[in-house]
Amino acid sequence: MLKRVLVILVLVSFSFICSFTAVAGNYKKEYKMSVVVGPKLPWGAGATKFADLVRERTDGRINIKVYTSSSLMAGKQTNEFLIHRQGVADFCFASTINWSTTIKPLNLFNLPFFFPDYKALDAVTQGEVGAEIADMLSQKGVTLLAWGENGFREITNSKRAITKPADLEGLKIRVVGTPVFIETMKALGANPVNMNWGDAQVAFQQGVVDGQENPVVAIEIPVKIWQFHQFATIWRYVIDPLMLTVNNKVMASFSKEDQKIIQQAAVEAADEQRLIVRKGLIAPDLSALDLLRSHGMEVTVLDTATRDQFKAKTTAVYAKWAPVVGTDLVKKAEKAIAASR
Ligand code: X2X
Repeated sequence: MLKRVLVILVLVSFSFICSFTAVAGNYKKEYKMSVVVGPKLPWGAGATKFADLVRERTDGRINIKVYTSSSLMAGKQTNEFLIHRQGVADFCFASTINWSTTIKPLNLFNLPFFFPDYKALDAVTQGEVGAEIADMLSQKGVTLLAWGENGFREITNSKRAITKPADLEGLKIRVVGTPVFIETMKALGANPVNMNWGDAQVAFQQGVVDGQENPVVAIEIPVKIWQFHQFATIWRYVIDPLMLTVNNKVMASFSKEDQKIIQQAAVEAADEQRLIVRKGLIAPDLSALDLLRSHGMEVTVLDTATRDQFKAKTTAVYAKWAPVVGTDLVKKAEKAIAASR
């Protein structure tokens, strides 16, 4: 009896080791992770943190190399989802904006003046709408592991303080190459120009554009936007969450144990990254805005009534894009936001 048990035990452990090495043997030497911005920004650093956690916890079985500055798509950031689905990028830490040209429902986050605050965003990403987006991505070949954050996109420019909609009139503003941004800026009277992020930074230096819109802590402070622009307006016109993702086929090639490690590392890295980019932007701690001021910028914070004046000018953009996102999804998001008040 004991002998039989021993034989079975030996066989079971042998087959376990075989299956493990078979799986492990299929692992690639290097997995590629795509990020649009540079390694020093909290967004790029979040990707590195994830890669480091995975490498450590899998004893080097899964070695993720982070390709920053849109290098996997030759600078063209709106192509990121396509290269991810094709498997050129195994992992991504990606902005919903850059994928929204290919995945229309992600334009939910581009709807002008839709999210009033972080609570509203969390209610959407962490609730039913977030789960629906994860399902949708999964059907398109990509697993959403965690939500990170770029942040509320605030406008800066070199010409004048923007305190009312008329101040935007004629300003040449760089935006990402997605139609909803072009339409929103036009509705507000500005003159939008779309540019990839790499080109945009050169354009700021050369004064080719008057202004731009990006999150304060995640982008504007690290790129020292005060070198080019003296005026900032905190208007929270669009929120930009980040998605930490893995190609479905790549995920399926990992052992169950490694899949768990990846999932856990993603949540940890994204949670940490989200806290970093919100720091100094939530009252009473508005130190991020003080930092802009300390570099000579004039910072205007819109109150709700003034923000509503801007919003009123963009209602046609909302009316056009809500059906593109999906009326149901927009309604669910609106419900979640209302419940978060
Ligand atoms: O291009 C931008 O403005 C950036 C870096 O914020 C995004 O990728 C959406």
